[in-house]
Amino acid sequence: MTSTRRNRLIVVSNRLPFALSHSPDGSPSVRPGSGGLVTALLPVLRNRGGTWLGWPGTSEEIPRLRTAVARASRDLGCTFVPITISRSEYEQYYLGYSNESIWPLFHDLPSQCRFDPPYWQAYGEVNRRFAEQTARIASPDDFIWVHDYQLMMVGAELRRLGRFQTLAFFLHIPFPAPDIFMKLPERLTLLRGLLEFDLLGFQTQRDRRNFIQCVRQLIRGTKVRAVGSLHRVWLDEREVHLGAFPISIDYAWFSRRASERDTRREAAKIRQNLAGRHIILGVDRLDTTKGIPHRLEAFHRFLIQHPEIHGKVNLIQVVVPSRTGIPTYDALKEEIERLVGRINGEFTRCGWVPVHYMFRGLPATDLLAYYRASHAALVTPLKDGMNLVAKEYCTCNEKARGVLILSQFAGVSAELGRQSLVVNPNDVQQTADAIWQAITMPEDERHERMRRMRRVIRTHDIFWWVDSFMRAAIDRQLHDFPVLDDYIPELEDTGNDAWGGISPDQFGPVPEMSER
Ligand code: GDG
Repeated sequence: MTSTRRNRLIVVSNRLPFALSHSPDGSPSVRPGSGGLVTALLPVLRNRGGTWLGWPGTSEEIPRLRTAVARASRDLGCTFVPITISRSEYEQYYLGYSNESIWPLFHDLPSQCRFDPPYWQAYGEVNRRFAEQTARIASPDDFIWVHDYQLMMVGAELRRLGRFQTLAFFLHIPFPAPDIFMKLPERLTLLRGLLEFDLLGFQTQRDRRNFIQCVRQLIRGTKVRAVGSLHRVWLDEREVHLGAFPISIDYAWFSRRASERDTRREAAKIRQNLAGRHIILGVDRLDTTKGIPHRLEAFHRFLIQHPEIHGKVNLIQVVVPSRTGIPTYDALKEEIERLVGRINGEFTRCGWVPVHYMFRGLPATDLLAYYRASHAALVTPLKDGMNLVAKEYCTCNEKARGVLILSQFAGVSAELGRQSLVVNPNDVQQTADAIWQAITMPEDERHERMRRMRRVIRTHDIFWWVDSFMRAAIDRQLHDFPVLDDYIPELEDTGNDAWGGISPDQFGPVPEMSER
């Protein structure tokens, strides 16, 4: 093993941090798919021998796929390894097991689950392929960090292949309580699979507690003890560490971008167009877990109960398209649009339309301008691993006068719950009351609450998150991965095909689209 290959970080996630597709001339083109995770991990990977394995975002055979990925590797200074997924695997492993079985179950929506044996089989096969590709490139000193619910069996598959190095896993979505988890036909295999990792990271203490309870109920003879900030589980001579690591955002980037001239100009335009109104913002991916209909019901009730506020308040609801073509999601979209139509039909009058509804993803500047311009944000999912929109809203609220209305079932409420207005999203009246409380809250109180929330996010940003996870996993931090002066990413093909290329600057902390 050469010295340049020692102690690398190997990230394994369902998606590579960019998507490949055909440009009109047939050559592969790259769209950077960003997000805080990429922003935080790229510095650890870049020029330090790091490697990222994942699906490039298309199941089509792209001519010269490997060349395009090799170029992205060279431009970004780390090795990307594409893992191909066939159309039918995409349907069974991704749309099926990951998104029709695990996603709704882990979000406490068991009635929306479909458990289908071929789904589980495809999930196992794709996880095995991810593990085989990882084993092919990993050396024994490398630290392997697997992400999220699509890849929970990768640790078990790596052990089966004889890999005994440190393996860590982070779950971005919630982990359900035992009575929900027990509904999963493959519960024991999955739980045992997860326990093959050395460190399991969860978003909150609640998720970790749920996991421990499931282990206690399903696997007899397990010993669990809290040691410092981690819990240790002993089973079959193995010791597994469990921790809560609330994910965060690049605070410095968001606060800087929110105060740049173009964002301020856009925010001023929004305020001007809605002069004299309270602006309340909702930003969500189209998903049944986000509680958008409940929120619209609450806004409807609020308008009924407060006629004095008519003409002086607007709800701006952005819904980012996701999983289009899936019947549950199409039905959700119809329900949202029916509710928006009902509210606007009932209350609109000359010069005032209460709900401004957008069904599309916004460019980053517009999103930040809405964060900056809004007097309150409604972040009311029925269940959410963390919810980064809440953290982004507070960070962009430079003047610290906004109010955050937050679901008690969002992971972020563990950190920001004390300073926000916490609601049970199923309690329509409570949410309606919180809207009233937000718009009537004295300025001093709003300022104090927001200042405190911003401080929490500033001191616990995405870099803090990566550091604390890596300290727990391998007792190392971000800057412990030295830059390798002579590092050259492993290029599989350096042909001269023309393509757009990609630069590190294209990776902003705001995801272009948040497909899950
Ligand atoms: C999973 C877990 C956990 C949204 N609208 C636009 C846009 N966005 C960006 C936001 C934010 C991201 O999408 C959404 O992040 P969330 O955290 O809310 O949600 P998920 O995608 O479901 O993520 C979640 C997360 O993993 C991280 O661990 O917090 O609980 O479900 O960053 O900025 N970006 C742009 N335009 C939009 O209109 N550009």
